[in-house]
Amino acid sequence: MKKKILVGYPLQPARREALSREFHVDCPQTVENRHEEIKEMVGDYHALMILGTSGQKEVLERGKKLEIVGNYGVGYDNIDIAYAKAKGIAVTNTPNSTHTGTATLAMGLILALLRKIVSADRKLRNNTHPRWGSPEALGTAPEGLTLGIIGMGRIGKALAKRAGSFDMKIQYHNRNRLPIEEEQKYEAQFVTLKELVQQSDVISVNCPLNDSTRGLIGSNEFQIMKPSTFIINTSRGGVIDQSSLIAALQQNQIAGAGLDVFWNEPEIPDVLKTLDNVVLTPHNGTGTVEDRKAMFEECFGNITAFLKGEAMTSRVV
Ligand code: 8YV
Repeated sequence: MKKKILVGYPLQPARREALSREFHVDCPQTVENRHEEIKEMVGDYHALMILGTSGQKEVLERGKKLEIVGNYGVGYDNIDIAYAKAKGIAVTNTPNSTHTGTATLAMGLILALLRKIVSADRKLRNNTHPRWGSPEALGTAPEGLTLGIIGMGRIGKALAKRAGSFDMKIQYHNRNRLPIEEEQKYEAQFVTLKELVQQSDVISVNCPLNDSTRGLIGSNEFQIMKPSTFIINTSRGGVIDQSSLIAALQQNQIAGAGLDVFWNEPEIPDVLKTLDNVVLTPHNGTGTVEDRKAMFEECFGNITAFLKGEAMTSRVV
């Protein structure tokens, strides 16, 4: 008897075919209603592969036969880890295939803001761009600016590497300080969160969302940032307090924001769309053909290994 896998998103035919050689594979019928469908279906499956949703207790408790949840992504704030652990359900994620793409997008947002790439494009399209050389058309050179990275895991390190090639100075804050050899490798200096927030010209949020990082950046932090600071978030919307960020942008407490993640995705507050110093992307850190393929392979590699009793590359619990 083949084990049964429920995949939380429509699968490309080739991938479905590959999986079907070893497992019985099903997907929800719709993308919009997939969470409800998964909840209805999960009782019959040994493995669940999910993206960004459907790992809550209300789903897991219906998974009477569930042995493993494979998260198609590195961040697993969508999964009730404590409940999974208590029930003996394994959880895996994809840290090996998500860091380069997310770091590249963060670097892209930094450059887009510093060099006003997106706002110039918008102005050119509606013929409102100032003449060549006007002071307001000029951006800021990245060289010599201080980049403060909050969360120096794989994504933070990959960003440090990229920013280093633009001669940015790197400082970071992390739950645990890195070993000295790693700090030397990334030319990164450990600072307190307060120092990072006060001193950085660009702040990039790269930590996971959990109880200790929810609302980590709020009005107190925005108040001590320099008015020339840009903030980038490619992690999870909840790490930055939404109303404080909007207020800081509206009151020119900071220079701008590059946001790939939001508080209640896929919703994006309308006010953010009206601000010229904000660059928005649709939770697209891993939005390349190559990254999504690697994530698929990592996620299914883990599920397959688990169901066959083999070692997995990344197990959360
Ligand atoms: C995914 C991500 O696209 O890896 C993550 O944590 O945010 C993205 O790579 C997202 O998780 C979709 O499930």
